[in-house]
Amino acid sequence: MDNCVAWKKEEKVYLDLDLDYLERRVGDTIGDENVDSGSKEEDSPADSLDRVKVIFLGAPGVGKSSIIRQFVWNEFFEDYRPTERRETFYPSVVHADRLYELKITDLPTIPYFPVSTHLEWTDFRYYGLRSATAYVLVFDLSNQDTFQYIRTLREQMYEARDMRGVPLLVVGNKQDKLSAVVASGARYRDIVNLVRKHWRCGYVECSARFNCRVVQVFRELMKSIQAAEGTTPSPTPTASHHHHQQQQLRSAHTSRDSSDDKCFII
Ligand SMILES: Nc1nc2c(ncn2[C@@H]2O[C@H](COP(=O)(O)OP(=O)(O)OP(=O)(O)O)[C@@H](O)[C@H]2O)c(=O)[nH]1
Ligand SMILES: [Mg+2]
Repeated sequence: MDNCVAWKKEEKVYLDLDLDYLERRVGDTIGDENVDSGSKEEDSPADSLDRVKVIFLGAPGVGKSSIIRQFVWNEFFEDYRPTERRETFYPSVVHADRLYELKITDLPTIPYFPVSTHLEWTDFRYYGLRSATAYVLVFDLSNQDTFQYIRTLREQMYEARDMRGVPLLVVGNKQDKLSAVVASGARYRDIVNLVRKHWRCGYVECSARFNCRVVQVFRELMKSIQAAEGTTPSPTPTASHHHHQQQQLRSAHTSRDSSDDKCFII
């Protein structure tokens, strides 16, 4: 376990993609007044594309929004502003020479994971909970009670949908607040053991506050998404799709302006 405070700020390469064909959702996720209205999910052309849908879940205050905002916008707020409505982020990521267009959904804490489409419709309409490509489950390393929330949620997810080929990544956030005493304790060891050995899923410790290993969170996420692509039937890229990707990749390497559609090479 490394100490995040001592770490130097992670380097992240971000360039801009030529995504003119997309409807820009400028400011969609910044400032409260611009937050996604939570209205009908399929309104945006950006959603109709083959986006990789990632949902962040976890107990209140563990730092879900902070991790996402640190990655997408390089910003961090000390004050706690609970997420009140669904917020969506649309970064593009190049990982292992492949371009992925993500749709990251940040939600107000959900009391449970809907076990049926009926419950999803009545209680969590347009959250896309049951149809996500991948989930990131966040807990707070300095408040290990928050792990129980994701433990229960994970059980509910496995009851609710076929999780084979659905990547799950566990993130222990606020690593800067993890004391040596806690880190050498049995409870901490049990959590890491459970996640790594029994759940057999990716596990990253990070600090959104210090932007420490936040990129690693997304790198691990992309790795598990890539691995899952090999196990689930996904549409084989057509020649024109491949050509389009190549063009986007080229453009990602050449274009640098201040547009909001960032492309992260991780
Ligand atoms: N020390 C420390 N504080 C953090 C870190 N990440 C987030 N915080 C703080 O924790 C509080 C909650 O962060 P949020 O990102 O709003 O948490 P959240 O999980 O989105 O919370 P909800 O939207 O209510 O579910 C804020 O005051 C953040 O400044 C971290 O890595 N270290
Ligand atoms: Mg939040």
